[in-house]
Amino acid sequence: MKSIDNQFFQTHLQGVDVSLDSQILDTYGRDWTHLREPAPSAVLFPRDTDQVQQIVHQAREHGFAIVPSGGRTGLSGGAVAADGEWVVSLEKMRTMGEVNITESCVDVEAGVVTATIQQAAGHSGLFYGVDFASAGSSQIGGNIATNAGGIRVLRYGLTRDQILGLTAVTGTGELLALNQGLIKNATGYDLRHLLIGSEGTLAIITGATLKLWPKPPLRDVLLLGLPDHQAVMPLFASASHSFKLSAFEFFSQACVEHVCTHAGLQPPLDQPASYYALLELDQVDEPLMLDWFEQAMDSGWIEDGVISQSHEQSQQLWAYRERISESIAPRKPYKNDIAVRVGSVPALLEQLDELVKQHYPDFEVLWYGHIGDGNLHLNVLKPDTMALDTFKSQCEQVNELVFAAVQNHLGSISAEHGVGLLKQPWLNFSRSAAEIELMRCIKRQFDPDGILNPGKLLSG
Ligand code: S2G
Ligand code: ZN
Repeated sequence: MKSIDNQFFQTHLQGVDVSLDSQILDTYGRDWTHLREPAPSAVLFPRDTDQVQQIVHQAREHGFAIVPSGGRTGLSGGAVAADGEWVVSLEKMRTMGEVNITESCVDVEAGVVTATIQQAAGHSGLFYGVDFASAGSSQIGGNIATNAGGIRVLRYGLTRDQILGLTAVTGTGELLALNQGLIKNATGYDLRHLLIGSEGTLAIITGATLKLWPKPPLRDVLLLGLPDHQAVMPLFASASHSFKLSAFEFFSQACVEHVCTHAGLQPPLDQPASYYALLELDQVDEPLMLDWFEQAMDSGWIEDGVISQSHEQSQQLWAYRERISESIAPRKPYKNDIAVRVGSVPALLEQLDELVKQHYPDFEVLWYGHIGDGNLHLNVLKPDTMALDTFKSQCEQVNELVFAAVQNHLGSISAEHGVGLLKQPWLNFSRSAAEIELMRCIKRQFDPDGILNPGKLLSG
């Protein structure tokens, strides 16, 4: 690894905040995975796009790789810096414009925290459509780079669907200002959508114009106990035709037990259920809701359930779903984040349930996810007595089978967490050789020296 010192930065990047402090290097060189020991050579904190361009020029000239860094809440190793790279943190680029009521949009720099955008939209009587458990620490630049999904994709789409304009600096230091906030723009390839979800491998995202939505109506939250996972799809079909859903989440009893233990909560229903569905929907008249509830019970899709009576209770019900991830984090779960078309979910669930029982007999396996989007999170918890490396390699051996099942359904081996380092060896289960070659050609155009997040998404 090339050494570098403060003198270098004072000479070549005057005015740019840089840290070589070992604690800072360690903190900014990792994300929420435990994949590699962080080992960047420096952490740089540009304050504007011009400084980002200078950094790219200097990295190119002196042969350093760059790892763009947002909130570092990623789950696929996309923000890990373990080979002497320069981490370029956008956290000091966090200006946000006035909310534009006329156009229902807002201009933000990449370092603005997601929750700050949600609050600003709310104060203006509007709504930012993407939400997930890490919104309090994730940054919009990282959300865009990974096309973050979250809990209301069903109603508002992915981060991709919120981007009206995008500014970014390519691997040659070129500043791109894409789409400029336009709703309509039929002038050729939409490069904005190439950069969204490119995991920092094509350009460093520096800012965006975000679409905002009308303030949502009052909503009900239902937490329903299911007898088995076979009930989940007929329940979803009935609910999506009876209500205006904004979320349809799914999780197993094991998830509820971990959340109740971790957060000190009482179980949500009088009796435990094998699985749960959490629905969020635009409020309907009580008779209609009770009628649907009764019909769902008579159909055998649900055994029991609770309907929120207040906003506070809605939040309490959401906690059983939103706090799963934090509750199991200490068990260093091996995460699979897969997606198939919604209609294929039952068959995939069936296949994977069998596969898991056969190949993970001694591991605790948790199912949860966004059924409405066809997205399942299969989390395998590390046994306390097993070394992390041993556990990871045992799980990876089963990956081929899991991803083959996903491939059979023409699904995705990474629904929303990205490929990063973690999923890279299995990219071919979801992308053809021709697609991967085209992605490499695009990478060569945007980053000819291969300095942007090398080793992520596409192998070296
Ligand atoms: C979720 C969050 C990260 C994880 O809870 O929907 O995307 O897999 C996840 O724990
Ligand atoms: Zn998720």
